[in-house]
Amino acid sequence: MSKNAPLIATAVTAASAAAGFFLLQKRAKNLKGNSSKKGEQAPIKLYYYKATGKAHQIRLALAAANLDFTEVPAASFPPTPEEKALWRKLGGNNTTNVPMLQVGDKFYCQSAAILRTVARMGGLMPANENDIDAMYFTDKLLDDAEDFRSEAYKSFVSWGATKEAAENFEKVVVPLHFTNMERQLKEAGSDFFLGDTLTVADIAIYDAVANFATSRIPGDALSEYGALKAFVKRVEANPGIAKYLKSDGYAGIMKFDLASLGH
Ligand SMILES: N[C@@H](CCC(=O)N[C@@H](CS)C(=O)NCC(=O)O)C(=O)O
Repeated sequence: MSKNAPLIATAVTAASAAAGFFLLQKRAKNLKGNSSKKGEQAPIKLYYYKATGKAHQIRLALAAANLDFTEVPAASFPPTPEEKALWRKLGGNNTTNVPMLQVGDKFYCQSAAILRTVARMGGLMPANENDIDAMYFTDKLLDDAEDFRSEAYKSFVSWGATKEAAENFEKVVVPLHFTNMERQLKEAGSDFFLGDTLTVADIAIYDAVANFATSRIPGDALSEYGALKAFVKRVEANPGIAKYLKSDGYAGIMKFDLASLGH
């Protein structure tokens, strides 16, 4: 091997980090450049119910990235046939369309894809998108959060789940997943899962923990998970997220509460 190999490897890593950074900048600028006035953010609209659900991690990502958005809430749950027809016309899918994000005149569907899109637009991906391990860990955590949400959706007594399913979620599923999240956070050894800066992975895990578990369980469901508990506070202290959590927009949204688990 050439004795310059480590030097070349360092130079290549630095170049790809710089390229990733400029790509993000360009994307953020594109988002801002979609509107008629130069430098202004293109209007962003979120189509969903007035509820946390599958849209909430998208709201949090928009808030953390300081991207203003307005909501186009459904009038009811389930939606009216007219609303469904409108979503289908805008999103184009005969399957599901909401959560759906409109940026300028472009429509984005599928919550996980929208979340990643917002993260790329708002600089919430790991700094170097060419870092294979950082991107793997990001995707892995997004999948961990989604696995947990899928389990949580089976436990809503308000939507017909049995008492046993609710108990199983609280006593078995939550400890299983919280232990796994806690382990990975401790192994990361940093304030957030991918270093000391908030990324999309933190938002996904935070949303899963706070909106699908702790808000539904009496007492302190995080008392045995010290790292995760401190992490939740850190995410809530992010300036964009803190501002959003104090907003009227957030206050007006239905959250999953104790009754959803039959308490
Ligand atoms: N995989 C989709 C599932 C979307 C989904 O199930 N949306 C529910 C609300 S959480 C719905 O009511 N969809 C009705 C529709 O889009 O017409 C995603 O994550 O976005």
